Amino acid sequence: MVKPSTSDAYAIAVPDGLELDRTGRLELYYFMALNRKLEERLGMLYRQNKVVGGLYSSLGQEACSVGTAYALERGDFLAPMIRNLGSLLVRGVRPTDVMAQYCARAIGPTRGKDLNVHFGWVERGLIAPISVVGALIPVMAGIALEMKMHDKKNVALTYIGDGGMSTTDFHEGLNFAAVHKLPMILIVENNQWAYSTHVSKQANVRDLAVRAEGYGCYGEIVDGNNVLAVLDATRRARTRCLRGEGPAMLEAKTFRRKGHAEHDDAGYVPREQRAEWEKKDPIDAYRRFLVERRVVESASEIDEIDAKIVAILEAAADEALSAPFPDPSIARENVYG
Ligand SMILES: Cc1ncc(C[n+]2csc(CCOP(=O)(O)OP(=O)(O)O)c2C)c(N)n1
Ligand SMILES: [Mg+2]
Repeated sequence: MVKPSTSDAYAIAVPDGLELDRTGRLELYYFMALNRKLEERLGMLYRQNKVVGGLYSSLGQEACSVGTAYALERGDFLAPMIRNLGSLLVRGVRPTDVMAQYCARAIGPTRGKDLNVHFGWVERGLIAPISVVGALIPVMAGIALEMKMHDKKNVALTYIGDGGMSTTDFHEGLNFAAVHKLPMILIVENNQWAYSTHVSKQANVRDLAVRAEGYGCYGEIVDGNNVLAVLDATRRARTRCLRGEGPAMLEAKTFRRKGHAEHDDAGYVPREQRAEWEKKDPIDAYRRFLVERRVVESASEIDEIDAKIVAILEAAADEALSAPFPDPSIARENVYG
């Protein structure tokens, strides 16, 4: 196979005025690579029947989770969706926590009672996802309302897919936030597929960001595969929110490179489309950026980060898998209703 020369390859643009020191630049790489390798490791556990339930991949969308979560500050709240594992890692969730949760072990955040990314962690500013797509938006609008009422200098951020935008909760939540000028950031992850439905069958507009205008809120399109652009756009959205300008909706253009979940081979996705987006891989592009802009002296420095991640993940898998399943006696603890 002929590898594309550096000049032909998809190159990420550096936003004007982006302030980010070397540590920050390397941390963005670390979290994206950790996100990807953790999902790869979970894929192996899935094939060994160690994962309980489904496995949802964010392959090719790591820049979106990492860039948005990295833009937040202490006191901000974030609610992930199923493909935002990277956001959890940025907020300090450990790979051991994630593996224990996916494998339903008693040391996981929900002590083996729930699965995958379905957990909240208030101390880390994390609100648990809700399976009903769109339902998190009114919840986060409520959190943003509390922030506004108490004059906090914080924002509430959540995500919605191209498919999830068709829900009534999307409308109600964003409209409420816009009318009350709430400090909410809504990241539309337009990965072009909602299960087997292409976005063109979901919306009769080319850019989903144009819908922001109909709600009277700020909208912007961002290259979802460029972690620097995602970080910059989210930081600017945050600043707008803190100035009292109301919610911001960012459409991150990206692509779902695997099926809806591990069981789905996505045979309905045209091959050329997948191949085209493989060339825009956010991690490969960012690696090239780090080398070409001399953030690192050589690619071997990045290889060292990768090796460190592999070691972290092996230790995490050992720890998670040596933990027991929950004792049935805890089934009714922390259950309300
Ligand atoms: C209200 C609602 N309808 C349907 C579903 C079933 N469902 C779960 S994820 C999904 C596709 C979501 O697509 P999208 O919003 O584009 O997010 P993506 O999976 O691409 O990240 C569907 C139909 C659901 N969970 N909630
Ligand atoms: Mg989608």
